[in-house]
Amino acid sequence: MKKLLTLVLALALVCALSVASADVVFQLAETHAEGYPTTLADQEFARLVEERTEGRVKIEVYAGSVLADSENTAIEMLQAGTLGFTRVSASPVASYVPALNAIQLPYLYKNAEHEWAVLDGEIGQSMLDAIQESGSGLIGLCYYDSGARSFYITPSAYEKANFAEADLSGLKIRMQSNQMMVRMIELLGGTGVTGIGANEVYSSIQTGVVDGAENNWPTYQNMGDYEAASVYVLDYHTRVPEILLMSEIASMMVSEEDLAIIKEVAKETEAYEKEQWALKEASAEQIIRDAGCTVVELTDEQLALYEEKMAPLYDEFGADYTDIIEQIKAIGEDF
Ligand code: GTR
Repeated sequence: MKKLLTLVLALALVCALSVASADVVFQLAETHAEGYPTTLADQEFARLVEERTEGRVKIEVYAGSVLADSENTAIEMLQAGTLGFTRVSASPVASYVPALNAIQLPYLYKNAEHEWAVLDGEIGQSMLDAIQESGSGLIGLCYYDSGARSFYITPSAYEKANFAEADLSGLKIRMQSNQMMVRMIELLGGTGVTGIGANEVYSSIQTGVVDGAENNWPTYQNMGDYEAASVYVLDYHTRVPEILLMSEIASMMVSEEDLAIIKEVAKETEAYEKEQWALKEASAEQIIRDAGCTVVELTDEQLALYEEKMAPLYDEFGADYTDIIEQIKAIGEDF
């Protein structure tokens, strides 16, 4: 009887242990607020991972920069293995994996369809693979839509510069943490300021640390920046995708089967995010226009000036990736 009891207890312990060891809980850091398209996609990703792994892998999504105050911090936490996942812009990731600059050069894509044909094709996959193979400690899971980025500044900064001539001399513009982006503003005559998180742009403009920044309609609106810098100049200089990243260390804590599920599920959420993106882009634009902001549309000739001035970035940051860049341009012939 005593023997039987011991056996039953031992079995119960083994079962409990195997259940406990099968359950892994990760955290996902997101800069944007609840309800933003990328946050909704992160949550959908977490839901599907838990469902498809039958509860073996759980992901808790933390929106609003709660876990990491900047995208760089989140990336470094992934490298250290103290965070499982994060959704960031491809722009800061290029500081760790320079090849990523090749898919975010200015005026690279004709439109969103061209961009997605690239991201969902061989080039997009090869870039995700490059992240994993770079020794960065990061795994690129999928891309999310982030539209096109344009400059926004205060009315007095707008008067001071000459946006019609792509001349931003004298302006300090907050840029993402990526040398290529800093150089981009220098080519227009301005000064790029980094080290300011997206959630600090509003106060940095209000206190005069910078004259403006650059971003897509949804971030410009959602962060409230349009209230501090009410002139939006639609030069659409870059289309920088978002990337969902996993920590390589975290990947070692799940089975191969579950890692495959995570990768597959991430790809599936791209379509969902794109739907949410389209809705948010339209509503953000409406809010900004209704608020009485000055939205400056540029002529084709003026846009060509921006493109021309930014062109040196292709040599300075794309010289090692000319094949990829040419392939991207070739894909654009269909659009
Ligand atoms: C947004 C992007 C954020 C962040 C931000 C920024 O478009 O979604 O992840 O990179 O831009 O400019 O810092």
